[in-house]
Amino acid sequence: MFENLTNKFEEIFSSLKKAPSLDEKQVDEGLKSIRLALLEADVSLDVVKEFISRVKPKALGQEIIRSTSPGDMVVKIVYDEIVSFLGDKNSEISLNAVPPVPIMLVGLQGSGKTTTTSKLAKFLEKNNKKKVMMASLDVYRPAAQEQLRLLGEQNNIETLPIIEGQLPADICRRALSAANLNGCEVVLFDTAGRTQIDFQMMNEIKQIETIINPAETILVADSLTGQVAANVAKEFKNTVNLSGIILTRADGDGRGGAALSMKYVAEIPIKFLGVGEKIENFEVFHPDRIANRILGMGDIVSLVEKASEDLDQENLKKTEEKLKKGQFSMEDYLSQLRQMKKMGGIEGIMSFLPGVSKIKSQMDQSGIDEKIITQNEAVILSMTKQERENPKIINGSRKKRIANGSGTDIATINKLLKQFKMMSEMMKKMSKGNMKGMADKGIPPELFNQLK
Ligand SMILES: Nc1nc2c(ncn2[C@@H]2O[C@H](COP(=O)(O)OP(=O)(O)OP(=O)(O)O)[C@@H](O)[C@H]2O)c(=O)[nH]1
Ligand SMILES: [Mg+2]
Repeated sequence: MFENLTNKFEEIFSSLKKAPSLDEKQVDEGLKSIRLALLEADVSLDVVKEFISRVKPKALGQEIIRSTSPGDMVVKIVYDEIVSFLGDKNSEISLNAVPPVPIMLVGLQGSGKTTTTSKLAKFLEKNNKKKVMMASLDVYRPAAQEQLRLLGEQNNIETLPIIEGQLPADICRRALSAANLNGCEVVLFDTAGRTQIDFQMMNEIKQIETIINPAETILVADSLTGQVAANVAKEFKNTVNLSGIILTRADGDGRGGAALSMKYVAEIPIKFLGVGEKIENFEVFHPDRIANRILGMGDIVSLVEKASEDLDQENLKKTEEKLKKGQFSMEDYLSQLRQMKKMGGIEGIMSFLPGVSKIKSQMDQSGIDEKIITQNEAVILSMTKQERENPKIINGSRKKRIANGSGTDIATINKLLKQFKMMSEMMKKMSKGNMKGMADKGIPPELFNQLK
């Protein structure tokens, strides 16, 4: 996510940081590069101008130029401004209304409204402990209502039963009373999209707004459309009482123009990011953490949160105990691989780490990818329990059997065993608090060669 911008900032900052002192000309050049990087990221021109005009006087301040680490201070100034352009603080969904609390999702066709409706429903059930009902008001696209019903069924979220031929206004009223009857505390309304903003659509959502009186009206916008997304938000805001944005497809957006332009252009806070097609690919939008990611400083807080959400805590404790005693087994390795897969694989985890571009390019060059995780899983599953506990007993004939069982070859088994050995050694070091330097220097070469 936003990796193009991250790469640019890392380049710019590394040359600024290298300089023992900075003069005005160097700061000016740095700012020019930042301006270019933002424009390439499809940040709106007005935003870029404002951004530079806020950073410039601060970065050119004499106390900065004369300080002992001027580069770091410029980074800090840029970081603060990025946070401020992203939105200062995270904005929660307001459920301050008499239940069932109506929330309406609007947006252009294909922006991800229906998918996002189910993501948000799941989120509110899990995090806010609310019982949610979803209702589709898309009576135009064939099977649109069925799409939402199916998402509900697959993910165990209640949906309003479909009545063919019913008009949006009537569906709204029926949904509110059904939610009331079923004890649902929140009703999410998924609306129909149009290819572009037109009178008919605006008229319809305005009518829906009047009927349901939503506590939140959320625009679902495609992050890939860059600054256009911010302009779309501005237009929607002219018609309805827009209260928040959910940016979808942030997973595929290397640039970040939509996120950086939104608050300034449309003055509406981004509340969540859609980061994939699956229901769990949904993140609360924390401006400070996103700024860290954009500037290549990593987002350890989110990674830890994600880990504690996805990981089986009990299991984790056990592994930790074992690690301390140096008893890391193949079984533990397997459960780590699975957890890694759950968290979006190597790529998913990497996007949160500082210095990612360095490790990531190492990975890209060597072709380490998700396939390896799956292959290793198959190999470990072909081992007996004893072999997993104590891989040292795996001799030639056992290797052959495991290779056959997993559809691989002896070389693959040897590689995994070697990898495992390196891993358990590294784990031991890490558990003694020896991780220092890994982020800056990348993966140690001896381990990296084993991973290849
Ligand atoms: N990669 C990625 N794909 C997404 C994301 N959100 C939605 N999609 C995909 O985008 C496509 C369109 O999503 P929908 O939810 O049907 O979009 P919609 O706005 O309801 O579309 P209409 O009802 O036709 O206007 C689907 O294939 C989704 O899986 C996201 O955050 N990341
Ligand atoms: Mg839809």
